[in-house]
Amino acid sequence: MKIDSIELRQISLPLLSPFTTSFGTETERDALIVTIRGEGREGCGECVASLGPWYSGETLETCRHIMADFLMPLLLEADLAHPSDVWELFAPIRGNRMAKAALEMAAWDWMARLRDMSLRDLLGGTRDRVPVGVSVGIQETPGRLVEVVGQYLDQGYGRIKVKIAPGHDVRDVQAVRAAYPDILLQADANSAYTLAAAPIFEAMDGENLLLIEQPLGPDDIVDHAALQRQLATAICLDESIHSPDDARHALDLGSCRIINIKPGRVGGHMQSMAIERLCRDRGAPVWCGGMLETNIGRAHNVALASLPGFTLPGDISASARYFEHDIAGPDFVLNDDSTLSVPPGPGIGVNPIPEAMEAATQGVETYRRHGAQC
Ligand code: NPQ
Ligand code: MG
Repeated sequence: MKIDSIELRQISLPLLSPFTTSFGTETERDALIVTIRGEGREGCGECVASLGPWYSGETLETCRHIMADFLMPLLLEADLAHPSDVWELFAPIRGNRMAKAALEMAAWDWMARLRDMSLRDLLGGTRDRVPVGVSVGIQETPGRLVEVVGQYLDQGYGRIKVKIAPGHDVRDVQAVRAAYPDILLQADANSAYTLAAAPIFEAMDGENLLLIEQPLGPDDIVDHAALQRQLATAICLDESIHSPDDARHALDLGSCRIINIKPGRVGGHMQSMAIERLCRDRGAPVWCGGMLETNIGRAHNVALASLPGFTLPGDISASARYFEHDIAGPDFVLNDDSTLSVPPGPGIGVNPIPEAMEAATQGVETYRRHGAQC
């Protein structure tokens, strides 16, 4: 199967409410939407990098560069039999997993549509609904945090994740736990601490958290192992896990007991499935993270989260959590059992809304295969 063209579209969408993490406050989401066209069909992916290198070293501009100058020439030359070939095709290029993921995932959507299948079925997903929660940004005060959490619980979310950072940690977690003694609750530090902060995590150890996510450095698995030995609560790694090897090393070292898989971070669906398989074989739960994606990235996450190893609720909230006018539809709506339904396809099961896409567009570039018509 041959690709005729690949479109890169930079978009910007205002968030319904600002989102504060240990690395800053986001008021809008900038992203690159990738569209692959060929054989009479098109498929979409979404690059989860942001304008600055805060969550990861990759940015939208490094991703655009790596895609346009290194990855697309390989993809536009290839005659693909199956989307599982794309990861191997990209092997000569090191790192840059967010750039690779955006293209690889667009290829999965495109090839699922060519076969008139849902992405879920092509990936081998086993569920029709995936359990989800909501990730709540840092608020001004613990009291305000309890209010915001209460609003999400009223909407039907069965699992809450609170963002933490120095000055917004033990008191915040204690306040939420005191107000809601029985909810599934977890905390995400986005690498805001060092091992010297171990007493802070020991102070949270009695709050019955599902997990503590990425407390220490983004590329650290040694100090995380030391911290995990001091805690009863499971550590979950996000930023530190780029690959199946990273996952194996972290589980071998005891750096974590749970892994957050974001296909956009680890290089796409093939790498995500390899991590899911490894963790399933070892009895380590995984869950699907989120990067404030549009409905395109969200649909990819939902399809992936239908695989059997994804036993914990994902950071994949309903569309209404994020934007007023998404660039693709239909919207994802929360079911009353705190799940999202996996679209029946074809492909990811959501499609661009041309007017909304146009309104959000900051710039478009199209790259064509030599010899392709038009
Ligand atoms: C996490 N996501 O699990 C991330 C952090 C995050 C939903 O908590 C722009 C760029 C926006 C990077 C939003 C959630 C982002 C971002 C959130 C990263 O760590
Ligand atoms: Mg995280």
